Amino acid sequence: MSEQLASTAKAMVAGNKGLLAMDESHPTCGKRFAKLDIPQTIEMRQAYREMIVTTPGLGECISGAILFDETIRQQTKDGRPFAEVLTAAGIIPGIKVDAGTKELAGHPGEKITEGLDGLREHLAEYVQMGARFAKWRGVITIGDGIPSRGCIQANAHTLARYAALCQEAGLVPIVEPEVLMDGGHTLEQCRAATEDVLRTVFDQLHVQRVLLEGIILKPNMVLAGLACPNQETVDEVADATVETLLRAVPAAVPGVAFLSGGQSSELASARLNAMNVRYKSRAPWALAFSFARAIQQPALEIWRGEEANVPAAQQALLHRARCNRAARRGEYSAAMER
Ligand code: 5MM
Repeated sequence: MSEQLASTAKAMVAGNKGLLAMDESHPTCGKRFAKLDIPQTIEMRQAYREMIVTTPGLGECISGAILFDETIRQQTKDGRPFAEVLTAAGIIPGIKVDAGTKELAGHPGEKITEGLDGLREHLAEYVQMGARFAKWRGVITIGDGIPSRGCIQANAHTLARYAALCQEAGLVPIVEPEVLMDGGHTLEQCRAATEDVLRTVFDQLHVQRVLLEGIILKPNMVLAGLACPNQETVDEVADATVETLLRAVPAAVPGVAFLSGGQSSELASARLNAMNVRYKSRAPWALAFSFARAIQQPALEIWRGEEANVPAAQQALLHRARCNRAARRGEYSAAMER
């Protein structure tokens, strides 16, 4: 089992490819559709996800796709389950298994992720459907007096319990502790919070006997908040992010696949590229991507729910996937966007 987990985890970050997060829950997908006046129906979600999974050539750049519960049960119009379509394209199917966030009791303004109840049984079902990895996101907010120790510890413990259950089922857990970009905090505040969170997460993964060779870490980049007037350069963000990881992430972890968290597509690619230019030869783990918005958004804006727009939307999706594969090689440049 350990060898199988380690080999799947390696495959998830092999070949300078990365992960495509397409696991938006109904509320998140609804928000993205609503902005473009796309009806929030099961039919539209099916059509959108079919556009993504049938993009020709996507497997050149994407190693795995994170699906949502509804999506892993869906098929193309000609009756092929999405998980099968992905596998045929050389893309490993994965599944988001958390049940979303709730207010953490006693901790105003902070969240805890739910979904551990019945998880062992859910995981067994997803394995039957073809999933080979899973994903769970813990959310940490920076603000006045937060994140609190209680919030960091509760989320780290929950992530570790989830990860242990995944490995028991033969699934590689993507461990995603996200320090949010929302707010006016500085890069230094994000650096301190991210280091604290990662140290606590790896302590809990150890306590819960999680095999580090069989996980993928999905962290935030270390950035100033979106409302902070002082935004560091691409290279400064790359340095702060990798320095933080070097302090807190054991070398046994095969890959770090960043979330984009609300950055523009171009900035997410440029920052990932700078990390690889500056650290690829000496970082112990692959510096990869697991973007949702930073890969999907341009395609969604072209698609807008219209069948006729599918080929152009697929081109836009493939373009972002190619940019991010180039960023993994340290070969991305603004010229690729023209
Ligand atoms: C942080 O969100 C994850 C990465 O997406 P971005 O690259 O856009 O930041 C993403 O996988 C997220 O977890 C899913 O979109 C699902 O979110 P919800 O909140 O709907 O579970």
